[in-house]
Amino acid sequence: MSFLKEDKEIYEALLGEERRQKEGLELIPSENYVSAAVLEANGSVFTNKYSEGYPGKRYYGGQDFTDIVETVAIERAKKLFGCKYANVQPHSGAPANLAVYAALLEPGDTVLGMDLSHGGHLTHGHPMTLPAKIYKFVTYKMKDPDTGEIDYEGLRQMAIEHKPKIILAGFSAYPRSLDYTKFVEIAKEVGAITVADMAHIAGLIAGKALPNPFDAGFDIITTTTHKTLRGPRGGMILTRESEEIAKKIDKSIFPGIQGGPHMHTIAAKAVAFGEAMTPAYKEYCQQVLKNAKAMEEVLRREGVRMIGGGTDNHLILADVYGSLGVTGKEAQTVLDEVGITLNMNSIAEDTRKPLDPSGIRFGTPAITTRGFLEADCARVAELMIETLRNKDDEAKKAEIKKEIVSMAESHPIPEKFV
Ligand code: DSN
Repeated sequence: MSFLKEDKEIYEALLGEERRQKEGLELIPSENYVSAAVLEANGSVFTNKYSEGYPGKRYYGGQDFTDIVETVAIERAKKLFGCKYANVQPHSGAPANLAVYAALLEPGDTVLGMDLSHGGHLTHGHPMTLPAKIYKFVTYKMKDPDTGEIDYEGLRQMAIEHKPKIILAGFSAYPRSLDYTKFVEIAKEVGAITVADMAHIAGLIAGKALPNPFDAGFDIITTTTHKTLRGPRGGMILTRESEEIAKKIDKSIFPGIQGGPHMHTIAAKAVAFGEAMTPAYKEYCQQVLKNAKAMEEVLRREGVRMIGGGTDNHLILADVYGSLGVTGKEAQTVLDEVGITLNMNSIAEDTRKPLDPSGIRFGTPAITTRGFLEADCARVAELMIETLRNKDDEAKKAEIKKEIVSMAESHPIPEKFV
């Protein structure tokens, strides 16, 4: 029974999107599928409620059940990531980062973060963002884009020179592991607070497939909840142990930059965190990494250059322009035609512009949720390269699309993960 059916325009669009998600292969590394339970909580009556404040300290009445939901989300988040404090109210990753800056910095203070062109994120100081207009951002880079190793000595020199109040680790297009201990050592040397923006890999950290920055002594983790963590679209800020920092962050979220929390989303976050505590989720995370490695091997065999030389996580950044003479935008378009969704992406020292860069970025979180294993992922990588090598051959593309649709059909999107 659908009530939405009566709104024909939206209902048709919803059916179209459901079909698109079902029939195509989702390789955008920041996307995933949520369980039916997460979807149910996200679409629940909690959307009707205003709950400014925090559990036990609200400004409006009627909070018996919102308090339960937010408290459960907080407790599960703390347990998953091994920290003392969690704020589950950020509407997404960008407000989470803004709230941390606003909590800990005065206008004009300095943040040292990863350069966007080397894998960092817009919210780490891109000149067009609000934080960049308020605070001073200086950036570090990879030493060599072909190995992906961060220039830690350069980072240290910059920290000594610019005396940042925050040193930021984290990325949206970086395929290698970071040495969290080195960040903490450098931050201690200059008296900076360490913040890890783990939006892409939070799920893999929660599932113990990748190291946790808190184990190396990081002060704060910011993240979205809808990527590898497989929750609803939202954000979260975790503080390892400082009550002083956690209190500042709470005030910074509300009333600092947000009003009423989205309690339906917080309910869905709690459900996703519960799912992330299961052995099945741990296995999922391991498989995400194995699947990315299987794709890496195909690209290496086929002579496609990967930024960082490969991957330690869920994503690959490939220089398709340098390797195959196809621009990132062309690659995104032609792969869309055969039913593979990914995104064009700038690569380090790109000679092309961001709207038609040299690279593509893709990853395995969503297809792994569908049950793809290493051999399936290797085949997807082969089909991607075949498509790019035959981008103008309509018959070939039709044949590839057929195979993609059949792979999608034989791996239905699950409704339950545990
Ligand atoms: N848009 C997200 C991503 O794709 O990485 C980050 O904000």
